[in-house]
Amino acid sequence: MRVALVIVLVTAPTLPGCVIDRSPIAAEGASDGGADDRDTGQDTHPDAASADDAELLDAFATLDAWDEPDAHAHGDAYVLPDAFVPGDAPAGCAAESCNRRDDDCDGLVDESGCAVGSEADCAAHQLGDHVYLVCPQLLRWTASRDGCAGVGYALVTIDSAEENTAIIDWIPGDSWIGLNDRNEEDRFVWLDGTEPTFTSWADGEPNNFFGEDCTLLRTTKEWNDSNCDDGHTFVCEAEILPR
Ligand SMILES: [Ca+2]
Ligand SMILES: [Ca+2]
Ligand SMILES: [Ca+2]
Ligand SMILES: [Ca+2]
Repeated sequence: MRVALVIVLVTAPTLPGCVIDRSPIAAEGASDGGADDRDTGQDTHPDAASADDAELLDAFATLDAWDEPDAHAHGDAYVLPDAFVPGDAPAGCAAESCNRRDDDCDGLVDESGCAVGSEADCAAHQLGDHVYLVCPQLLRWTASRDGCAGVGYALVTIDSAEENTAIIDWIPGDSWIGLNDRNEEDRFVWLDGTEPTFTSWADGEPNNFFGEDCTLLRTTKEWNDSNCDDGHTFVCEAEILPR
């Protein structure tokens, strides 16, 4: 059959009155020097030597365009599907979100920020197995407490001089911590009701000046009971959760 086809293709132009078939397979033959499939005679390596090859190349280019993922070309965040994770990154990594977990597997928890209010402007820091949010909004103590709780954290509890010193390096100014004597005057407790095992009161504090019941961590490392209705930056804390 192949022999017969070749004969037809070679002799057809010389036959009087014969209409040449210019469909892709018949026209390719061996005329353009491209490699032909031995069984079908179809050109398997089209080049630009003929108009038909050019059409095929256009078709392949279109297929390539469809096959190529283009998310990076547009600068969009590209979330890898679970089935494809490059390099040594553990499977299942995702975009970082505010959830006390290291979603994107880079060793940092909630580093994309947490929103207390409308923007993710509370900056995350880590100490041991805890993560802290330093929030720049100036809020009343109760609003600070509720803001932390709203993102799964709690207004910070400070248990040691090391923790106190670490937080000082992060805060932009005097900031609310969880300690308060709102329920019983001069009995200061953390949010979980426990009394402090470590304190860093400034000289003369707490003094309950005009009824102060909430505690500020000063940038000098010292604590001061202050008016709960004043607006201050604040610090949230939470245990890091496993991925
Ligand atoms: Ca992370
Ligand atoms: Ca996270
Ligand atoms: Ca008080
Ligand atoms: Ca005071």
